[in-house]
Amino acid sequence: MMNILVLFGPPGAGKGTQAVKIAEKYGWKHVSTGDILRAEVSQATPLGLKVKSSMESGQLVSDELLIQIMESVLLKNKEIPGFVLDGFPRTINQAQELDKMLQRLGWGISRIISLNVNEDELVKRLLIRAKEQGRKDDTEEVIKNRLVQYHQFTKPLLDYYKNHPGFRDVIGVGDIEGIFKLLCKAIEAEK
Ligand code: B4P
Repeated sequence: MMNILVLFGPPGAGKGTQAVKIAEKYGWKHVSTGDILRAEVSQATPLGLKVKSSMESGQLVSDELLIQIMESVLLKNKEIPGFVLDGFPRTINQAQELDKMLQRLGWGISRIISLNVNEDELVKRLLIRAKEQGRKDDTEEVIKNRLVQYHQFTKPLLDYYKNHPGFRDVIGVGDIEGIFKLLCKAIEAEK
């Protein structure tokens, strides 16, 4: 059976941080749409040039592009035992298209884990990352915009997924190892 884990949460919740650890422990492929898009921007590919300004201003990139990217990643990695989806889906439309893609492949979502972190902590983390990594979308103004986008387009996905048998909530505040243990417990729990 193919394992498909959707790691869900606001910007800065630690999806990327935890997705790397989960992928390593279970031998699954980590798919971060943010990392994929940032690589395209830094290599100035035609796709990168298209998405640069949306990303730098904290807007979501178009559903159409993201759906194409995700489909191609899934199709190229059919032999892998599982995927950790980090940052996708981020809109209801993306979630509906993901369901269709998985259905075509004979797969389905096995777990959806929502990482819960309060807004003050999110802003604090992203401002620290701004100092450490200088990401263009980690300025105070852009962070505010990313949170607005999250509330408007991504948070409604909680209603879309909350009745799924694989849905779990995990608290994302605390030390990274402690949160990782809670996530593994949620992944391994009976449905
Ligand atoms: P992402 O790269 O997905 O950015 P993110 O939401 O900020 O990251 P994440 O939640 O993974 O936080 P992280 O672990 O790094 O997206 C960037 C942009 O790409 C979007 O704004 C959008 O433009 C575009 N995009 C991506 N996917 C898209 C889609 N599907 N549709 C449309 N557009 C899309 O953690 C943040 C920081 O906190 C790190 O510095 C980390 O070290 C720290 N941290 C983590 N856990 C911690 C803990 N427990 N305690 C303290 N600090 C912690």
